[in-house]
Amino acid sequence: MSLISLPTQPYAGQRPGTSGLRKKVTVFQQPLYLENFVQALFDVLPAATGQTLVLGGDGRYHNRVAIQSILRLAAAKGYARVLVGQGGILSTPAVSAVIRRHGASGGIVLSASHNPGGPEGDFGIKYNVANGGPAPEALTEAVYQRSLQLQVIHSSDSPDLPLDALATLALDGMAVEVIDPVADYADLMRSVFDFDAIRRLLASGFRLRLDAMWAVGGPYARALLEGELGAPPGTVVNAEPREDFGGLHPDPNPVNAADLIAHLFAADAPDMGAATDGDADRNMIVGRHFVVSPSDSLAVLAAYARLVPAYQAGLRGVARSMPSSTAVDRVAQDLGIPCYETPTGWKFFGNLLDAGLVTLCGEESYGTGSDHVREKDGLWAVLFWLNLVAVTGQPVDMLVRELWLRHGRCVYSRHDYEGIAPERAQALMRELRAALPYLAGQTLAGQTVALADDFAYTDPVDGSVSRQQGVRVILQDGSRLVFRLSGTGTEGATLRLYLERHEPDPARHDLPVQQALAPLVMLAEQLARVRHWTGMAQPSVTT
Ligand code: VG1
Ligand code: CO
Repeated sequence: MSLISLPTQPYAGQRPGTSGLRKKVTVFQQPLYLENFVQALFDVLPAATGQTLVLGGDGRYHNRVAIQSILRLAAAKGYARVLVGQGGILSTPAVSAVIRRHGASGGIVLSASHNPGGPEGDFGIKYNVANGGPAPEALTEAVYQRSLQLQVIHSSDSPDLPLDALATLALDGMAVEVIDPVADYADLMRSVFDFDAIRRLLASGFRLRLDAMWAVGGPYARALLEGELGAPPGTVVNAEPREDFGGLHPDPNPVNAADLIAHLFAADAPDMGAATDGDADRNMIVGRHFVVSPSDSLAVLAAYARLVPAYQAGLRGVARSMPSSTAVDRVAQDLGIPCYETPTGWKFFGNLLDAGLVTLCGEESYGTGSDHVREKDGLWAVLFWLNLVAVTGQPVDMLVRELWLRHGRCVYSRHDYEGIAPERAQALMRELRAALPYLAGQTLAGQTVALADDFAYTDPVDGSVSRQQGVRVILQDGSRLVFRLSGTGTEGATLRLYLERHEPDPARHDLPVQQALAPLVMLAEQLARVRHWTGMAQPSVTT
């Protein structure tokens, strides 16, 4: 084994964002950049003697190089065993499942999730702890602090290992088990859902189109849907993980999965469509000629959860990220269960799930999940919907429409302004924050402002406080505007403006969403001078 002395500190000064460290591939290709992050992580973790680490990624460009390098550092750290997905492949939810099932002390996920891949694209790294979930803020902050002082990298000097075939290998006395990336995850799915009911649905001629967006969800979806549940071959499209995701943006929303939307709006559309993202933790659900908004999806899953074997006893509670719509709050109230509101990012759900306070959770950004793992889970959501359609006999759109009839529709949209100069984005937020104390009680757009604050969250389990998690302005009729800056982008800053309005009148449920939200967009402009600070007349992405 050799010790490398670090000439510079390439990673120093880069705080991980919403979901780990994400940068351009070219940044990760700088000598020792990745190693610097991993060494800082290993330095703050306790001794690894006797412990197991899980390692895998979404297969994007640089995945293989990074895995070999991390294996060498893990050997030097003294791990007893590393479980690595065959070919370096593991989806984010699969990493979570494998950590939990094998009692690993943690796992490293190599992915920039929904960000584009390839040599010009993005790469990312994230550490998950023993519960299978993303590292809490205290740990990521400690890693960052450590990276500022790092002098030495401890690495084995062993050559690369062959990871394309299942095998148990050795690296300086550390066992490296190359595992089937799908097997543990598939077992878990069998224990959650009524596979017989889904099999009958698919055998009855129900047609599904799942677009894996050339990303890591493909092998999982193929094995389960086409392999085990009897969906016809071709149900899963764009199914082979490619290093550059076919040059596309593996983000399952109507803009980036436009091809799926076109299929579901065609005359001969299948009954249901779905898409997953780069690391298969996100999902978009589409009915025939009907797009399901992620916040509505979470609410429907919560409302019907008892129909799924794993949730038969009912839900303990639900949680949603603050910017997500309040649809699930209404269902929770109906069910008589608590609903928690957390900051954006999956790491905030971990404690709630571990403590048994919630069973389901979700975000407006196409993420839904449950206590089966500690990550959001794209294919799980697709199976959940299939299970519900199978046992209720209702098509996708009807399940959503019934939700609207019962609780009203939470008309919802997110406007992203991408690639803003960071100082201007900061200035927008600063100006908005400065105005907050004066907003409450004022009349805006003919309504009184019920609440205007910068969201802060106190974790009910460990008492930790997270501040400045997004500015929210809530009007007296419950309409909401939320402003926050993205923590996952790699180019400039992205402003996210989240808009929500509750529509109780069924006659107005089918009005175009953007039209229904136009008054709120005008209000946002008035409050935050969005055009001025972003220099854009329109958002770059509207979902
Ligand atoms: C975005 C989403 C957030 C999600 C995060 C990671 O973060 O808004 O809800 O948890 O991505 O998702 P931000 O800070 O850019 O708004 V994934 O699938 O990219 O790991
Ligand atoms: Co993702």
